[in-house]
Amino acid sequence: MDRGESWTRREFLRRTAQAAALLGLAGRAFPARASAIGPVPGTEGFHWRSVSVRHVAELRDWMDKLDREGRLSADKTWRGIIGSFQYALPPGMADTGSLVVMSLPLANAAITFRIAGRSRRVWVPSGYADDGRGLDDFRGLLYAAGIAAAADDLPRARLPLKQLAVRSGLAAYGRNNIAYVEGFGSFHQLLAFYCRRPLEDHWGPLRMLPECKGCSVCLRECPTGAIRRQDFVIDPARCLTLYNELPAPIPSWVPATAHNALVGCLKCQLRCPANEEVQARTVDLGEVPEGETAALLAGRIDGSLERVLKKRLSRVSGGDDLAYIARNLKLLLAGAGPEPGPRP
Ligand code: B12
Ligand code: SF4
Ligand code: SF4
Repeated sequence: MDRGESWTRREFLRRTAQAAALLGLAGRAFPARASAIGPVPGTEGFHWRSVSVRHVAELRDWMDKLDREGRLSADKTWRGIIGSFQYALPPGMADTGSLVVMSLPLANAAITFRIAGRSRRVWVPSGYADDGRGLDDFRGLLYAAGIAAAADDLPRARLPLKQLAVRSGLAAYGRNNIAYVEGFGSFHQLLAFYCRRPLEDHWGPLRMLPECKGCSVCLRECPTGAIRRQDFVIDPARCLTLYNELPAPIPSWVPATAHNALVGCLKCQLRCPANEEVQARTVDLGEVPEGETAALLAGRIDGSLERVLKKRLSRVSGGDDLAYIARNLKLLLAGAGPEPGPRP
C-alpha cells in the first residue's frame, strides 16, 4: 500500500517544530492535554491525506447507489447513524477548499476484574479507551504541522470516514469493512476536517486490502454472521457492536459465546493477517477490586461506589452508564469469551 504522507516520530517532531517556527507557533501547547493511556509505542505520529471538497457529493452518491441496489440494511438504529452525515459544505467554504482525513494509531486495552479470588482480564477494543485527546488536540496537530493555517477554524467533517479515507488513498477496505492503514493495520481512529487551503487532490477509486484476496478469516471469525460471502457490504444489523454499545437489551439471537469485549467486538480484527505486526500493543487499564466487581455485577451501586467505578471505567467511552457495562461484563463472563493475550 502506498504510504503517502506518513511520519515516524522523529520526523514528525522535526517537521512540526519546523512548521511551528515558520508559522510563528513555536511554544504552542501541543498536544493540549496529556494522554491517559499514552501513545502506541513505535507508532506515534499520524498519517493524512487530502482531497478536494468538490468530491463530497460523490461520497453521498456512492451511498445512494448502494441503497438503490438494496445492499444497505433497513435497521433503524443504523439508518439513524448514517442519516446524520452532513454532505453540505460548511458555511463560507469555497469549492477550492480541501478535506483533510487523518488516521491516528490506537491500541487495544485490557482491564482486569477480580472475581471470586481470580483475575479476569477483559478486552477494551481500540477506540473505546479514552486516550485523553479531543478534537482541538487533533486540529493542533494540523496547525503545528503546517498542513492548515492557524487562522483556519477547521470545521469537523461529519462524513463516512472509511469511504473518504479509502478514496483519498490513505486506507484500503478490509473484507470486514474496516479501513486499514499501513503501519497501523485496522487499529486507528479516523477523523476529517474541512480546510480552507487548496491541498493536493488525491481522490481515487475504492480499494480492497491486497491481503483479503483468497482470505476469509474474518468471515469465519465473526460470531454473528455480519460479514457476508455474497456481498462486500457487511450487514450492520448482525454486528454485535450495534447492540452492546447501547443500553437496550441484546437481541436473543446473539449466541452466548459471541461476547468477547467489555464493549464492541474484536473478533474480525484479532486474527486478521493484515494486523499481524501491529497487534501486540495492548495497554493495561489496571484492576477493579473484588468488592467493586461484585457490586457492579449485582447492580448494587451506591453513591460512593458509583464514584469509584466511574473513575475506573471513565476510560471506556460511555463508562458513566454502568448498567450497560455491567450487562456486557455479565454476558462476557457467562459466555466464557476469550481473555486478552498473545495473538490467538
Ligand atoms: C455506523 C458505524 C458503525 C456501525 C455500523 C458499521 C458499518 N459497517 O456501517 C456499528 C455500530 C456496527 C459499528 C461497528 C464498528 N465500528 Co464503527 N462506525 C460507524 C460510522 C459512524 C459510519 C460507518 C459507515 O459509513 N457505514 C456505512 C457503510 C455502508 O459504509 P462502509 O462500512 O464504509 O462500507 C463500504 C464498503 O462496503 C464499500 N464497498 C461496497 N462494495 C465494495 C466492494 C469493494 C471491492 C470495496 C473495496 C468496497 C466496497 O461501500 C461502503 C461505503 O463506502 C463510522 C464513523 C464515520 N463517521 O464514518 C464508525 C467507524 C467506521 N467505526 C469504527 C470502528 C473502530 C468500529 C468497530 C471496529 C468497533 C468495535 N471494535 O467493535 C466496529 C467494526 C464493525 C465492522 N466490521 O464494520 C471506526 C473505524 C476505524 C477504522 N480502522 O476503519 C470508525 C471510522 C470511527 C472512527 N472515527 O474511527 N460502527
Ligand atoms: S481477515 Fe482476511 S479477509 Fe478479513 S480483513 Fe483481514 S485480510 Fe481481509
Ligand atoms: S465487529 Fe464483531 S460482530 Fe461486527 S463484523 Fe466484526 S466480528 Fe462481526
